[in-house]
Amino acid sequence: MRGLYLVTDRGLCGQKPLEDMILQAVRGGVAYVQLREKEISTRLFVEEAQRIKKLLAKYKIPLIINDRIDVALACGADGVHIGQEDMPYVTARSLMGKKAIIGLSVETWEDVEESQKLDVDYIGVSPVFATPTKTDTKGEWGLEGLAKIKTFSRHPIVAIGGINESNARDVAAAGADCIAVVSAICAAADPVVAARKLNEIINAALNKR
Ligand code: TZP
Ligand code: MG
Repeated sequence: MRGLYLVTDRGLCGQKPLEDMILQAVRGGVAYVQLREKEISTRLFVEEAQRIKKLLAKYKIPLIINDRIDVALACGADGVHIGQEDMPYVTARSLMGKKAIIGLSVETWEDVEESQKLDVDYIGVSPVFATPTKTDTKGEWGLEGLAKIKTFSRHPIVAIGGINESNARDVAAAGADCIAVVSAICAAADPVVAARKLNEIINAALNKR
């Protein structure tokens, strides 16, 4: 896992259809797309995921589904992202298979320690900074927390929460291998430009490490 990771939020896209926003983010250089749907029906989620899987396949961009192993299997997604209250990693792995990308959110130090025993493909350090996009969190890791996890963990690190153009460089310098954003791309007037800028910042910082 390396580079820029888009996590979708249809509510932040304004008038723009979700698929247009995703396509623009892809043009701007995102390396991974996670579909995150908390409100829509399973039926609509599956139909959307199938369409987006097709779209991303053209660009060879992996599609990761938030929380829902059933939706991931139904659309042939490349992976799933699970939280501490979702399906346990071992069960998710047995359903998704060896090749799937499986990411796990870590919200506490106990979560980080526990994740060392699991062959997850990345840990999602959540949240690095407080964010209005997700408020049911257990506090912020901050750059210090992120750096501590980087020195301890054997897993690639995806940082998420409150990351934008103003702090992406510091987040990558502190140890994130990959940076996940919601509002910085979904709510941008021009997602192509927003993704391109973030990508440049992250890659420059990663190349210096
Ligand atoms: N998980 C932890 S923070 C977060 C998620 C899904 C939301 C991040 O949103 P933003 O807009 O990039 O701060
Ligand atoms: Mg979850």
